[in-house]
Amino acid sequence: MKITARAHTNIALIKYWGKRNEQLFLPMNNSISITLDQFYTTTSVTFRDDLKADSFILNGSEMGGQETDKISGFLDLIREKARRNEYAVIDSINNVPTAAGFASSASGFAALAAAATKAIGLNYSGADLSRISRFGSGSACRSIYGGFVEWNKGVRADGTDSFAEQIIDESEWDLSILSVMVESKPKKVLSREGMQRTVKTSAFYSGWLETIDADLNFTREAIQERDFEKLGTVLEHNALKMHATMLGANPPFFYWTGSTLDVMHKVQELRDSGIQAYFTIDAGPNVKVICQPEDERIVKESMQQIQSVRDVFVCHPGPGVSYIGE
Ligand code: 2P0
Repeated sequence: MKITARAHTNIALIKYWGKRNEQLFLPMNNSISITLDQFYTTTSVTFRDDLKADSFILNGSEMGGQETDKISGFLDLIREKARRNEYAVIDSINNVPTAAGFASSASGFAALAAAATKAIGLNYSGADLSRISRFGSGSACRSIYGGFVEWNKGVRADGTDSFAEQIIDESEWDLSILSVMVESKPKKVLSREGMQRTVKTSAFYSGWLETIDADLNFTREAIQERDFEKLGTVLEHNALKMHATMLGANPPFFYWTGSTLDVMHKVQELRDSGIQAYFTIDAGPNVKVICQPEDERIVKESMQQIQSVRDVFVCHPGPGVSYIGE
């Protein structure tokens, strides 16, 4: 049976940066994210007993060995859980423009997990789905839910208590998330490798871990109180601390360009002029600016005025995973 699922990408307010177990995708700390309405992946999966290997089609093109191996490795886990051995056709459409600076791995693996588990006959939802999505990409486990989401790192060695939960849904607090694209080249340090190097070598990683619980508490409170200034202050601080851990790694690395700094300065200028806007940055040079919907237009225009900014995409909190055609 062919099953189609859709999942949206997410942006972390409190970052996942470092694993305590690489094989099980267990993070060092909890993270909190917003699922985004505009960017998503739609994936169909059909298991068939006449196939000799998995076939992965992305945006209409058959993918080669490297891409397919990653998907097959993830499907092996699902085949093992279902005690089945058929191969699958995976047909995926990414509505996450690479140009928007979002990794498609979160929405991609969340959609794949939802479609594949159902297609193989596993009755997974909620925590089960979040837990298995983690094995594709850690941040995928947050994309199972809409709105504001927390990934609990868990304490068990086997990872059974490491999955995401919703804090509030997408209808409960509207915010504007602007993805500000700057000129850039492909990144030299992939996030998986970057977080590994940071955990192993950074002089500042202990500081990151020592202050994370305070950031998480502050963020949960800000969300419950719908206190935007409180949320913005902590999310910007948390992003800067994550980037500081990279500067303290050996060898050190960083993702910012001059244009990244231009955007950061502009956000601070906006705040000085009384407009509440805050930035966060992931493992790349692009900046996400978060503001309240009433300030969206002026913040967007300010970003477009920066010479090195190529494009600005606007998102709002979006839904969790869903099945299409049911
Ligand atoms: C996050 N990032 O919380 C952080 C902030 C990047 C910076 O999650 O190795 O692609 O597949 O678990 O999920 C990117 O890491 O890494 C990420 P893996 P993933 O959004």
